[in-house]
Parts: sequence; C-alpha cells; structure tokens
Amino acid sequence: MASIAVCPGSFDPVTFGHMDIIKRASKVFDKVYVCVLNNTSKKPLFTVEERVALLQEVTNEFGNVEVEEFHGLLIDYARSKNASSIVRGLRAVSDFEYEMQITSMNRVLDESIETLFMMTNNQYSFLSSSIVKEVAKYSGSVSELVPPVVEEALKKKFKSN
Ligand code: COD
Repeated sequence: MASIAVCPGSFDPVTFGHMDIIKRASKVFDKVYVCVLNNTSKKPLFTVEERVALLQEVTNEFGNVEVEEFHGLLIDYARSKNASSIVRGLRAVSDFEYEMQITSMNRVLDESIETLFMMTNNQYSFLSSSIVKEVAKYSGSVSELVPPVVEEALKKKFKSN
C-alpha cells in the first residue's frame, strides 16, 4: 500500500523553509499532498489561488508532490486522500504550544491519522512567511529566503498595494 502524507499550511507565501519540509517529506512518503488551508488567526496577503500557483511552480521538480486547496478541516482533507500522516515543520520552542494544540485536536477528530514533525533545517530556523512579507514590504532583499518566482510575486503585490 502506498504511503501518503499531507503537508498542510497557509503558505502565504511559500518559503525555502516550507520547501525543505516538503522535499524531505517527498523522500519519506510515496505521495505527498501539499494543502493550502485557512488559518483563521492569519490575514493572508496572497489569495488561495495565488498561493497554490506559487506552490505548484516551486514543487514541480518533486515528482510525487501534488498541491491543492481545501476549505474545511485539515483532518477531513487528510481522510479524503487516505493519508496516514500529517507532516509539520518545527522551528523554535515557540512553535510547540500551537502545534501541540492542533495535533491534539486533530487526534480527537481522527486518531488513526498521525502527525509527524520534522525539525527545521538550521539555516531556515528563523524563517517564516511573516518575516519574508515584512522585509519585502520595505523593499529589502528576500532572495535568500524564497525562490525567485515568489520574490517577483511579492514585489508585484507590494507595488499594487
Ligand atoms: N522551517 C521548517 N518548517 C517551517 C518553516 C521553517 N522555516 N516555516 C514554516 N514551516 C512549517 C510550519 O511549521 C508548518 O508545519 C508548515 O511549514 C506550514 O506553515 P504555515 O505557517 O504556512 O502554516 P500554518 O501554521 O498557518 O498552518 C495552519 C493550518 C492552515 C494547517 C491550520 O490552521 C489548519 O489546519 N486549518 C484548517 C482548519 C483546521 O483543521 N484546523 C485545525 C483543527 S483545530
């Protein structure tokens, strides 16, 4: 039976930190679904369609990765894909409390789907979409943090705002 995982997130926008987790998950699982979901505590800069398009472009090189959007509960999406696992990245201790909360809730909703954590690559331990947006907003260079296509999209977004 094929091993299937979901890498969920807001991806607003996708960064090298996200890509590192997706790439590593794609080596562990036969199939990885990257899913753009709504995080009610965040106000996104990019539309869902824009986030999906950027993710598709930058994960194209990984043959077993598919990008989709879902409007609903992550656990329902994972179930619909027959996924055995949800893969999340962990950065600092500050990520832990939030991750523990959503992992516990997801386990209450369906205990058969495991959440697995991958430690961030050291070089991306400080990296988040929020930091990228803040630097780009004030015209700083984000070329070390995101792929060129995302850098371009950020430039356009802040020019038109
Ligand atoms: N290094 C390693 N990992 C990283 C890095 C980095 N530099 N940056 C981000 N990551 C990881 C994050 O830890 C996360 O695992 C993933 O990449 C995505 O990150 P974000 O910030 O884009 O995504 P989040 O945390 O906003 O995603 C939250 C969800 C959208 C998954 C969540 O809100 C959700 O499941 N929403 C749907 C409704 C639902 O089911 N809620 C849960 C029930 S309580």
